[in-house]
This record gives sequence, C-alpha cells and structure tokens, in this order.
Amino acid sequence: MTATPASADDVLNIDIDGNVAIVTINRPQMRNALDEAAVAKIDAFFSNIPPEVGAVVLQTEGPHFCAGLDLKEHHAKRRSPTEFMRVCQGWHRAFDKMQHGGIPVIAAMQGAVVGGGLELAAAAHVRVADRTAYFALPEGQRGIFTGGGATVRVARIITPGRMIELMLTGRVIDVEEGQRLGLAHYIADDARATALELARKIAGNARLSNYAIVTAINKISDMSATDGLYTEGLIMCMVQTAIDDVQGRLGDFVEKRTEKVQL
Ligand code: 1HE
Repeated sequence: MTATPASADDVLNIDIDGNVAIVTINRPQMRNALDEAAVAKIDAFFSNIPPEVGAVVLQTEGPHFCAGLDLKEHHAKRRSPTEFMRVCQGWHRAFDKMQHGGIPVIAAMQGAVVGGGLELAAAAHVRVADRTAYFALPEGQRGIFTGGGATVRVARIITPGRMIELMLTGRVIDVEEGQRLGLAHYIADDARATALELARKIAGNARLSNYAIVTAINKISDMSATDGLYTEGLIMCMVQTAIDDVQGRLGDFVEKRTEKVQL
C-alpha cells in the first residue's frame, strides 16, 4: 500500500492501495465532527482523485463514524445566517463531488452516524455498517436544521415522511432498522474489511459503466420519465463506445470465460 505524504495527525489520511483509495477522516477525539477545514479537505480530495483510482473507501478513526457539524466551532464562531449559508454550500459542494464525481464511494460506518455524519454517509454509493452503528438527525434538539444535503439525500433514501419523523422526535435508530430503511446496505462484523473487499470488486468493473452508474441514476431520478428514458439510452450508447472493454467483456461471456449470474 502506498500513501500520499500525510502525518499521523492529518485530518484526512489518503492511502492508495492498487486501484482503491482509502480515505480516513481522523478526528476521533472530536468523534470525527467536521469543521470547515475538514470539509475543505474532503472537497479537495474528491476534486482531484488520482487517475488510477477506480473506487474509494471512506472510513473514520475511532468508535464513531461522524458526529456531524463541529458544534464547538459553530458555537465559537457565532455565524450569521449568511456565514452559515456559505458553510452549508461548502458541505454541498464537497458531498456533491463525492456523489457525482464518477468514482464509486463505499462508506464503512461504526457507532454514531448522526446529523452531518449521516449526510456524509448518504453521499456514498454503498454503505457498510458494523453492529455498533446507529443513526439519528438531532438537529432539532440543537436548534438548527440540516445543512449538508440531508433534505435531498437522506429523504430520498428513507422517504421525506420518515425523515420528518426522525427529526421531530430525535429518535435514534439501530443498525437493523437503518438497514431496513436503506441507510446501511450491508451489516458486517468488520465494516472496513467488507468495504475494502467491495471496493476492490467494484473497481474491477468497466470504468465507464461505474461512471454511468454513479452519475446517471441519481441525475435521471431528477428528470421526467420521458427525459430519463432518453438520457438512459444516450448513456447506454456512450458506455457502449468503449468498444475494446465492452467487446472483451461480452466476448468473455460468449466464449464461456466468465462466471454466470447465479446464486
Ligand atoms: C464534538 C461533537 C460535535 C462530540 N462537535 N465536538 N451532532 C450532534 O448533535 C452529536 C453530538 N455528539 C454526541 O452526541 C456524542 O459526542 C457522540 C454520541 C457522537 C459520542 O459520544 P461519546 O460519549 O463517545 O463522546 P463525547 O464525550 O460526547 O465526545 C468526545 C469529545 O468530542 C467531546 O469533547 P471534549 O472536549 O469534552 O473531549 C465532545 O464535545 C466532542 N464532540 N461531538 C464538536 N458534533 C451542515 S449541518 C449539519 C448539522 C449537524 O450535524 S447537527 C448534529 C450535530
């Protein structure tokens, strides 16, 4: 495994392992709460993913995935509405790059996945939780609102009605309920190991197919059915033009060199 230059106390550690990047948020003493600097580092990584990377594992240090907005920084800065709008737009930019950047992101979650931590996880494409993981949106109790994309991303996953209920009550949901609602796709004894295994497998897909999967499906869900079907056709044709890869993969099936789809 090679690592980009990073010291042990860096907020964002990046290790490149073959064609997988392992991105580790490293503020365990703050339960990985995200301050402005941490969000800027996430933005910088997803703005400039090394070209050899075909999938990203997003993980965090310590017993909790992410405690959301850095409440200490927010409290100390006494931000005005326009200053906080700028902060929210920074979160939106960074998480949009993660979700729509064209490279699959697999999150490994443990402990608290709350507030902005859930917004971070919701921007990943595949979410793996260990058995300690739990989810909540405690913004109501803190006297604020979501600002990192939850009204779009979390509401789409769990439905707007469920998100309203969770925010009003501040209810904490365990990992099993989280999985039923789609917040976790997998529950694993070792979320990091499972996320890495999935990332390696996903990075082995055709690169352009992965690009289409992680960009087109969310975009098409914003469109009318007629626009969506047209766009789907165009994307299919665009992916198909990567002729060598497609011909090779189709040929592998036709010549019985690859596995069938079976249980
Ligand atoms: C923090 C934060 C934070 C912990 N900002 N410093 N998010 C929340 O409302 C969740 C707030 N955090 C918690 O409920 C708990 O800390 C946890 C359940 C996540 C973890 O509990 P625990 O017992 O393991 O740790 P702790 O003792 O509460 O916290 C350890 C330290 O981290 C402590 O600091 P210390 O100086 O006393 O050691 C905590 O103050 C600190 N810490 N969470 C700052 N969030 C774009 S809008 C997004 C809106 C939101 O995200 S709102 C939801 C905010």
